[in-house]
Amino acid sequence: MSHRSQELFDRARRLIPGGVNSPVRAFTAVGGSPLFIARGKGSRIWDEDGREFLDYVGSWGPLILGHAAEEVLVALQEAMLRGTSFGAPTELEVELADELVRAMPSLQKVRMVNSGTEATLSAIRLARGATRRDRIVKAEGCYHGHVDSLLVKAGSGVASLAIPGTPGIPRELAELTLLVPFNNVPALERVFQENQGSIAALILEPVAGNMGVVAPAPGYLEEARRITRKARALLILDEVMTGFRVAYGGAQAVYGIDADLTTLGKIIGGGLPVGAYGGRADLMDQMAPEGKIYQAGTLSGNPLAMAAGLATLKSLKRQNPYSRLDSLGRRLADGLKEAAESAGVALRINRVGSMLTPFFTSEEVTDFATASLSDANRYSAFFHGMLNRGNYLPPAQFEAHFLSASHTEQDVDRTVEDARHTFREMER
Ligand code: HOZ
Repeated sequence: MSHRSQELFDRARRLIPGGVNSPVRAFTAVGGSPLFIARGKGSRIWDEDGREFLDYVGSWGPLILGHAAEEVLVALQEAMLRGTSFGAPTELEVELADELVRAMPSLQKVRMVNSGTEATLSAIRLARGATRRDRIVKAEGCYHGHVDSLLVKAGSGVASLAIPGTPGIPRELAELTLLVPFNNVPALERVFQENQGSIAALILEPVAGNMGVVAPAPGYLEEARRITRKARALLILDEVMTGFRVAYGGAQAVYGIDADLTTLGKIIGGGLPVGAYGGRADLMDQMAPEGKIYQAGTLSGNPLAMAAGLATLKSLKRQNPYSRLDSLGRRLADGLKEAAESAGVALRINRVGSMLTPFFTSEEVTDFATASLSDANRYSAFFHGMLNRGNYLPPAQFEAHFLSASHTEQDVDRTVEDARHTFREMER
């Protein structure tokens, strides 16, 4: 059926490890072979065999405007004609920095990098350098990119492929990462109590998206802020996924929390490779060349990436799609819930705005342990049933489904109908 995708995958596997440049897209967690995508427009993508799909991956979050958004393409074209990279300061990077700082009150200064991984890596280095402490606290099932210190009990592909600890990370380094269950305040109190004076930072996805979507319990982020402040440790909010997604000002705006440092990526690059980290000026000024903590990058602040990011943020400001995205998200979640119930399928849906995850369990999902109760085989059956009906969902349980401003109520209703058939098929 996917003749050309299969051919390309066979060729890719001879040249690229696993045939992919990022593990989750290989479909390993759900079985089968990945689709090779030829093009996208709005809420839809087409594979190399010409089949059309409603897309709920959105390049894993960046494409909040949908595929090939006109304003992004125009901005890219204009920037491209002026040159693709200078390795020198440009006006565009100042403009994007200005926009980020205006959007998030806790961001006084910000630096551009090339990916979310680079952003969290740099934020961790800054936290360690500024506090002169080495330990980092992270939550089980949260994923902050493939940074050595942060791949311990991580979500996303590490969880989906059941790789508990990655070879290649020195044990001595992994031991500096302390784990707590997400949404558990007593565990947080305990870890800070037991490691007084040695924790540099707590890093959290304010809304977890990489164990599937898990919202923070009421008061959890406030407590995290209080506990870190008391311990003179930094609070790093990883808003790579939630920044400009759950609200223009990110989860910090939704939950009213000020981070010391924030990491960004995905949407701020408008579909091009971008990350950023920022926060209190007294911390950011410790980065070279102002301070002594080193971090650099040939393509950091790349003009094409800055142009795509700026165009995306401008469009988001102009359209303000957030309440519509929330209604679309609710429509999809309610529809899936009702369709599952009527087919007798046990399903929990976690949703924050336009990001959601269906979990095949009857238990409430509040952390990685409860997310792991979801029946992975049922997710795979659901994934393939939906794919066969023209819906491209994340090919792994521990990921978020994303809606874009290009999705319509008709798109969502069609997906719900497809889910209704898929659930019935699964119960047969
Ligand atoms: N790990 C990212 C998703 N949470 C990216 C996956 C990919 O691009 O394959």
